[in-house]
Amino acid sequence: MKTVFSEKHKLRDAKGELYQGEFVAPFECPRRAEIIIGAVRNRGLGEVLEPADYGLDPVMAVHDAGFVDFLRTFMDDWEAAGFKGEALAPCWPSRSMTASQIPLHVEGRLGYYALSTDTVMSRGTWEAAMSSKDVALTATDLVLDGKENVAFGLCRPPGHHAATDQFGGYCFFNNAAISAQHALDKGCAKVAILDVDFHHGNGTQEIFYDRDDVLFLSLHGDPMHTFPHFLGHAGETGKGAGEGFNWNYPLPPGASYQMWLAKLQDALARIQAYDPDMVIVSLGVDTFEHDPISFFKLTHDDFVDYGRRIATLGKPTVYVMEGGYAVEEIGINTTNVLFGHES
Ligand code: SP5
Ligand code: ZN
Repeated sequence: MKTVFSEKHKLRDAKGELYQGEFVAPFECPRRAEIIIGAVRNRGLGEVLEPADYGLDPVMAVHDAGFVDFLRTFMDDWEAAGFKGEALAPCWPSRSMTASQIPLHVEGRLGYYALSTDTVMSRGTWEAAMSSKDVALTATDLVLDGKENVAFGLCRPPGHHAATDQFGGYCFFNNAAISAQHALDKGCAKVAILDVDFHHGNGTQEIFYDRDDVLFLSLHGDPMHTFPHFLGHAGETGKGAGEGFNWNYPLPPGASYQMWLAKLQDALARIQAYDPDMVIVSLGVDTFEHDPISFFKLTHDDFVDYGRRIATLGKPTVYVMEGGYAVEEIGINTTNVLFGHES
């Protein structure tokens, strides 16, 4: 299996993350991708390719133009205002307020476009996010052009929490959604996105919620107990034309692989029935038993097992990297899925 990877991921290197009342070193750090690419190379998964440059058109196909402009210009605006360091919103359009207008003030704009406080804005973030979507798109084209049946986009920063016009959960551009739309724009009629990251893919759900040309399925920690807290319940099944094309599988704290696998089997049966032209897997390995911010109990071998099961769909498949924070073991867990797929 070919891997697409860019060293530009390193440009996303925030100093801090607000975590349980303290500023800590971010869980979503450059070392994650270094460990994964190291495992890809050491274990001989296959060739590693640089991404092509797709520009902004495929981003604009799923994200709001004002949001994209905000991400591009924010650090300049922040520094022009005389502010220093990294940026976190001090105020949000939360439930008792309505964002009827986009503020002019730089901190107001930040609050408008942010969805969580775990993700600071920093210099280099824009460039890294641009390269991350190029990684996903290049992997998608390897499969779309019929050269490969499966490919791995080693994206960083991740994408599945990024919504039409909001960033957060360590995500800026929704790489999986951008890839799915790209596949549709290149002639696919139907795409399925299977999200196996520990967290609910709230951004991907939001982007495609009223559509029937993208089937979205997510297995995740129950939002009653974990981030993103406000989306990902089982009753969210889509709206309008999208009714019946969104499936959430929330699981409780401590969930075992056996419980997780029962949901995966349901999801795979739904994908099979949908008969998509392509499957995009939002691959987060924060389901691992020793992940520092998550609560599932998957072991190294479980990752091999579910990669094998995803492959039984027999569909052209693109894996795009999402989360996983047990950094020293992220390489083995990620490549286990990919080797499982090929076995
Ligand atoms: C891509 C991805 O995996 N993003 C995840 C973002 C999660 N950020 C919220 C962190 C809050 C964690 N609180 C954990 C409590 C564990 N004791
Ligand atoms: Zn996650």
